[in-house]
Amino acid sequence: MFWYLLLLWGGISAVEVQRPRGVPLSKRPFYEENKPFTCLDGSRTIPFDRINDDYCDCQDGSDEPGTAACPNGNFHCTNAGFRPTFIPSSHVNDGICDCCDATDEYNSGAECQNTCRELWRKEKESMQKLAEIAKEGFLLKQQLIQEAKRGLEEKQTKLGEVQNSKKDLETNVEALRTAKEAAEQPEKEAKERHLKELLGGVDKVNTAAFETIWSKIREKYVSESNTDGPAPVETPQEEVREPVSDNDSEPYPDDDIPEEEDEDEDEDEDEDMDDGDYKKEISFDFGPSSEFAYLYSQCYELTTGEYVYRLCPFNRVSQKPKYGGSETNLGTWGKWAGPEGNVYSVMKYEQGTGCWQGPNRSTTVKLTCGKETVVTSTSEPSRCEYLMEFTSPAVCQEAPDLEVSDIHEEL
Ligand SMILES: [Ca+2]
Ligand SMILES: [Ca+2]
Repeated sequence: MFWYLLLLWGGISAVEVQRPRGVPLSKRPFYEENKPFTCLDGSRTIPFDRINDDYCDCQDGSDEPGTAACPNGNFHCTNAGFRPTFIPSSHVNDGICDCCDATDEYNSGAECQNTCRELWRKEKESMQKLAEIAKEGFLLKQQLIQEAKRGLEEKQTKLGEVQNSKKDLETNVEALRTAKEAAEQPEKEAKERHLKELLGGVDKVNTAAFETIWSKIREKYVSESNTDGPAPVETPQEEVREPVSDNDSEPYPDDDIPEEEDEDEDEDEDEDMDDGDYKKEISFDFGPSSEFAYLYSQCYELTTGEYVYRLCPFNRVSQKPKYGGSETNLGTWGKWAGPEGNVYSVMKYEQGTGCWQGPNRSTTVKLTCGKETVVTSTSEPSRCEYLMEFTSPAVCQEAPDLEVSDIHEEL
């Protein structure tokens, strides 16, 4: 904005200096009164009175800056009170008011008002509005930065906690498994011993014989394990305790180990996020002060006549027909892609759904300063390449301390 103010300043400070009509101040030295004039391209020299005589003498049109005689001439509007500008000299006296100071219609009868002051007032207003937005946006940005700082610290801490508790859980599971195995060892041996006793050393039995023996084994085993005090199966550690078995269906309650392991893993996954999620979030480039962190895991939509566009920053962009139909991926998060010195003004989303016989869809998101976080427009400037405009306080820069009103007061 700064250069723009300078321009305005330059234009406003220009004081009317005597010079042929349509000549900008910068070129005045070439038009010395009552001295022969050399066309600015050096092609020929003509008497001074052939300047603005409504006949084109110079190929570059420089002898007719104030008339429409040369097809390639330029007329300079001084536009005192506003911004000086050039118009094609064919617009001179064409009946249409082009310069805000009305100087282009000096001989056409067109009634042009000098609107330069009014234009300046309007421009000043809109510049002040922009400056206010920038100011408020910049304040919001400071809050975003604070929040991001706290958020990221929290996530770092949580990541540490999750990693630690995961380690603890693994250690616990390992310890429990060892304890369980140790506790089961005598039981296992006892079972084998009983089995041998009951089978009486018989290695091979037929099915009928086995079933008879089996019912005995079961009765005996169950009654022993229920009454025998020292039976090690019943250790008081609850993680190791067998789930209460109804004795009629399960001959050997020995299928439990994998189930218990599953339970341990479930507990681990029940955490809100696992360490992978935290690591992923922390690894993103959320800007120099993490001011863009608040956009993470959010989505912003814009509905146009036909489509609903959806921008999920640092994730993906998509397009869905408004009246039903499947969603098209317009690109997944790629990188910051602004120009040097302003890298965080453009986001690039790449590798979306492929176009028929064309490239993969991609989206460029242009960010501008705004108090609100909104997708303001979408377009497809070239095939399968989408452009999205997005406002956010995170882009707002501290406004330069140039008071627009001060400049104006000095006029
Ligand atoms: Ca001439
Ligand atoms: Ca005109």
